[in-house]
Amino acid sequence: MKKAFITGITGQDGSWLAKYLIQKNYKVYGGMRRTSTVNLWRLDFLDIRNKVELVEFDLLDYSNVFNTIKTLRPDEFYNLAAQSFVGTSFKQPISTSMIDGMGVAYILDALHTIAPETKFYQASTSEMYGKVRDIPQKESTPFHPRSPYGCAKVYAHWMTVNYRESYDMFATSGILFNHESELRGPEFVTRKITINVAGWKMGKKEPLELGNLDSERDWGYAKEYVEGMHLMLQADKPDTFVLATGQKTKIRTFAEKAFHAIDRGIVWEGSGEDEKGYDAKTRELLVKINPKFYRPAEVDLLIGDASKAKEVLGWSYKTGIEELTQIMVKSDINLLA
Ligand code: NAP
Ligand code: F7E
Repeated sequence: MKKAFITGITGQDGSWLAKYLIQKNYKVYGGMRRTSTVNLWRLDFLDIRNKVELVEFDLLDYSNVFNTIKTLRPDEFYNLAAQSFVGTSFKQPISTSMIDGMGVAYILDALHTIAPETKFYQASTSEMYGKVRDIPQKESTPFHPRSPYGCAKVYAHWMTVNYRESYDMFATSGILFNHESELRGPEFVTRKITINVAGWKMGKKEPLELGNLDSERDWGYAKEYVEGMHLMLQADKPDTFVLATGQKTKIRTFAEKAFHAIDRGIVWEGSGEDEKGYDAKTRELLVKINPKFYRPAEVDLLIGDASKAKEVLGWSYKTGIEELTQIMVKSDINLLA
């Protein structure tokens, strides 16, 4: 039985990956930080809380990282832990850099020292492309991060490549474009929208407050992206791979699709901070702008080219944006029912 260790098991991707690896008959260990409140709702949602072995793990503590690897000696190590919210990274740049950047150096150093045979996956991100130099973005596109989060992830990516090249370690970097699901954190824009839309369906009629409606993202389904992570560690050699859908959608379009899922159309009026979205039939105010959700620097357009992953790994996305929106709205309505 292969042993996999997943950091960030309490997060969106960690939970989906744990479920997938359990189905593949792995023994799954999950690293979680000590918190004062139990934080296992995603594992419960997927009904796998009792099928993973939880291990106390904090990326900021080198001795903890080292001893965890020494004790478990996993066949596969998936580093999914991060301060993953771009907005927060502007307010907490130092801790974000420590977790998302230095934390990866801790893992790579510990693996190199005591378990160089362990295969390592680093959760890299399309945010590294930031102010994009190519459209669409692929593995060879230069990086230009636009947030402390993106900067820390660039460092972690290059450290992963560096350990691969210097020590012949199986260290792979997956550059994943945005992927969402029923388990997405409620602060991310897709889930924030689907939770609000579910509220309208169930009679809680609160206008949705958003920031920049015009940035564009390449959104896929997280459940499929974790399969790509696993495939990367089964490849003949370690490498860097982009996972994306190759389709882009504006934030305002995602909001329209989500309201459409409950049979409401939006008409937009005004511009800039005064722009508002009204129900096309009832004229109720559905969406308004709150500048507090603007970012100091924005990533305007992300759209990925995953042809290398298709060719080498046989991976491609299946769930498009329409179906993904339906899945998320439906799930949030069920949670409120
Ligand atoms: P998420 O839901 O925010 O989960 C992040 C996980 O990291 C949580 O389990 C969190 O634990 C854990 N964590 C945070 N700080 C930690 C620390 N100091 N020590 C140990 N664990 C810590 O993120 P996600 O969406 O699943 O993303 C997974 C990874 O992929 C992240 O590295 C993210 O940056 C990257 N990524 C995500 C996307 C995307 O669209 N989802 C795209 C590209 C890359 P708590 O529950 O205790 O907070
Ligand atoms: O923002 C705009 C916001 O926070 C998407 C993380 O998983 O994907 C994620 O990062 C866009 C941005 O995700 C609101 O300005 C408008 O342009 O959902 P998000 P993100 O920043 O793309 C990447 C690939 C990661 O690696 C990250 O870990 O939506 N936006 N209004 C808003 N965003 C939020 N959160 N809230 C709003 O009200």
